[in-house]
Amino acid sequence: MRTCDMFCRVIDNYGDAGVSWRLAQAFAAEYGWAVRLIIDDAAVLTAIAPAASNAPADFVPGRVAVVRWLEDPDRPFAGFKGLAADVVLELFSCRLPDVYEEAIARRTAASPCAVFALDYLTAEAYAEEGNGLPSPHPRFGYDKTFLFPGFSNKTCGINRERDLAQRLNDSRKDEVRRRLFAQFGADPAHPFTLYYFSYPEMPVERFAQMLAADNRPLQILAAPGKASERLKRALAAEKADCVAFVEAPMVPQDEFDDVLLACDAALVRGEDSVLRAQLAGIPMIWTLYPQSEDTHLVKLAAFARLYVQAIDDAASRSAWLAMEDFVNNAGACSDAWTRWRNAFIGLQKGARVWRERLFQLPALADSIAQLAEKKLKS
Ligand code: TRH
Repeated sequence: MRTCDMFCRVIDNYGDAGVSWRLAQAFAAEYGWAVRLIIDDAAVLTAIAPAASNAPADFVPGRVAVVRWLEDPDRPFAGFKGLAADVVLELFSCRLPDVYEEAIARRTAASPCAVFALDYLTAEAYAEEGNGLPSPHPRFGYDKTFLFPGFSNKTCGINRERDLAQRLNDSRKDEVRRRLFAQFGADPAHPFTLYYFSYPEMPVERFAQMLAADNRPLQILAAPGKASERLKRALAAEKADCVAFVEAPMVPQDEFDDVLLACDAALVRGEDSVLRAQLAGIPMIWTLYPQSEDTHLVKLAAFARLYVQAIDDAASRSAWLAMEDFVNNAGACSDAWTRWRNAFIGLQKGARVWRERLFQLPALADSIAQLAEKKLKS
């Protein structure tokens, strides 16, 4: 049985905790590892994973312990006994505590330890170039290996569980929709439901104008948050009669996939929710986490180059690109929504082709576990 320590600092929002929790669960459930997720803001984690509040506080085989990262240089977390786990993951450049690095150095003097630094998911070229590269620790000399999730076999792939294809099977759609929509007060018979989980930085008011200008019925299922509150207000101001606005609650992460499966399309954000919408096989609009110097637009362009290859008609491709330009770059296309919706059949076909491709990619937990075994046996 392997032990694994994963270190995570919550920079913003839910994504850091969400990606870490998902991966930790996969190590525990699929590999039987005893995992400790050492996290500085457990409240963010429990907002999307209520089960984390009943997690063990130390290693248990096949389970994820949740441990608060303390700002104490000698005692980075309760239960730290000066020993490094078999597998250590530094998530999203969070930087391991000094005393933990010393523990790795002591361990590696006697037996191997697999130390990884995991980055964000991206389609940019650096993911292929940097994946698997070692970096010797400047003081202790042990190797830390960089891991880049991404959209090719040269990266370590995507966060997806072994049973996911089964859970996201389209045959479950109707049953899931009936159950969840009844719970949320949404209409299960509505012809078109868009799940909405975005950032307030997107041009929300202009988006509301576009929705109001298109007279096809639309049901919005809105996740909690500032962007949804603004969209609700803006739609009311537009008197958008053909738009029904339903507020969805925050759901546990293991139910989030079903929410996406139940919807016809999704406008989602960040890293994890957008990937889950793709895995659910529904057309998606991606709002990226806004970054200084517009680096998120570079990230979008790299992804768009791949994603549009799955969409085979030119009108649908250009409708998707115009919508992405609008939501991420306040692009000027004032009929972006109407064009996107006109292209829906083509986008739907593309979403299914893309989903097939995603299921051919390596699963992140498998890539890391295999590499870890190699390192631990070397
Ligand atoms: O919350 P985010 O905006 O997180 C972001 C991104 O990860 C971004 O890449 C990162 O740089 C930044 O944080 C610091 O979006 P994301 O990635 O989609 O994460 C949301 C998580 O919340 C995801 O795991 C799904 C989960 N979730 C639920 O479990 N239930 C819900 O009801 C909702 C709305 C989300």
